[in-house]
Amino acid sequence: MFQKILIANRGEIAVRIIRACRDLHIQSVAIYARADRDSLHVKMADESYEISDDPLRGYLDPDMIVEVALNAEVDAIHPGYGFLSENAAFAKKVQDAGIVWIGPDSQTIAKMGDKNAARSIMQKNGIPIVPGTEPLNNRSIHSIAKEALKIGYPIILKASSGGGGRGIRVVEKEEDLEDAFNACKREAKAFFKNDDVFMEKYITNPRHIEFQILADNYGNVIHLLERDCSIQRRHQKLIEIAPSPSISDDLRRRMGVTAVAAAKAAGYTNAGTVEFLLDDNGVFYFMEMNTRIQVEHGVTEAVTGYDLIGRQIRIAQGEILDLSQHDIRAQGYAIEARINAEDVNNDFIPNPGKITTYYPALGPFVRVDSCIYKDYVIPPYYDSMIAKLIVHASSYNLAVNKLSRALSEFTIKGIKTTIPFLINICNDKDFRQGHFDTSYLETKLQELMPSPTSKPEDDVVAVIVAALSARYGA
Ligand code: MV4
Repeated sequence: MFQKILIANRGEIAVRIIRACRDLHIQSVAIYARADRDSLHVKMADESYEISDDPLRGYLDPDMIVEVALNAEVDAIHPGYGFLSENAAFAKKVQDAGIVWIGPDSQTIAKMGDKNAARSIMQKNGIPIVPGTEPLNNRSIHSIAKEALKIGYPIILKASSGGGGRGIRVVEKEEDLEDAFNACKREAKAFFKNDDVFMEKYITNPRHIEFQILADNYGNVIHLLERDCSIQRRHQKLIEIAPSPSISDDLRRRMGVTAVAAAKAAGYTNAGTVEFLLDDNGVFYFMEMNTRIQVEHGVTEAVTGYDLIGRQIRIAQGEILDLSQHDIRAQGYAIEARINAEDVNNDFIPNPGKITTYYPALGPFVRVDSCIYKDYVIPPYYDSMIAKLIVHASSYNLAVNKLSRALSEFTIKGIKTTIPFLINICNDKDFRQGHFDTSYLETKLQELMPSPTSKPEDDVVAVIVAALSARYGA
């Protein structure tokens, strides 16, 4: 049994993992960059160690993190999401130091991180993949154009080591192919230091449906149903729903069976997610597998009743999964809204600063995972997500009502947030009827835009406070 776990992360997910540790009577160790010395995860953990005065290096330096873990004598490391969570070299370094990695083994992380390798593994195991090619780097533009013609336009070019929407290009017609291919290769090289690029048929306006997987170290693999993550902007999800309000029970069952087969084909252990593209004819394709816990895991926890972070720890500890597929049923619907410190009216640019008032939403079946508090100063160096609001109700319609109510009572002053924009989504007829795909936000952006700054006095105060605290280090 683990006695102590180091959390190689920050923000709300670090807080979430500390709580799971405490529930299991395990000691928690936080690490932090100096910019985060006032963070909740630092205050809440049983022990906290400053790693670096550099805001990012503190969470991205494998050697320093492993050194702290060894000195603190932890049994395991939980990487959360983002940062080093899908870094196979870090996972290996942790294991080589004799520390348990709370996640799948490093080879599985590496295989699934290579989008082309993942495609081949899935294809060999009978998992449906989008029609496409192997990496095209050594091919002439003439033969690449022939492949595109065979698949049929539009096509999409993808970097093998891509992620987060980087290294992809949609090509509508042959005359744009060469430029797009070269641009895609250049971006892949710059971001991922690997310029392998392959081609797929482009599925227009798909829905993004992902299945939560749990797998123990003894070959037991189950799914915990799906999340509909179609409501996103520029590859940033804003709202996630479990289960999907727009798929039939038969489709759900077939996708679930496929997700478990995909996880087995990958040799998967611990918690993971199989992502599918679902087209408007109800045909689904494997897109990729995420080898980490995800931001949106809470909606799955709400509808299934299982603590996913707790399960990750217990699986890593060597426990046998005491759940079978028959135990998994969704009770109603859960919706998560991501509350970001952003100026929606100004192209969603980050809007860090001091929180002057904070009243999170409360009430039955309302959960808030957050790392902010009154007088906290949000540092400018990190992701702009400051809270996740998760509501749960017996029907999709009632869950939307509850989300709308909870967003309206959620009060954050001093900074601009995405709350007014999220309220507008709740009031949209298509959202309420479950009529949305990945093009939803882009199509409706103007319609959903709140009127700019209703309360300018908050902003003036925030600017003065931010200036004073920057000057005097308050
Ligand atoms: C696709 C696709 C359509 N067809 N692949 C976007 C990020 C990367 N993970 C893969 N992505 C897509 N791949 C084919 N063959 C559409 C997307 C896509 C998308 C996928 C899920 C959620 C939102 C999206 C937004 C734009 C494009």
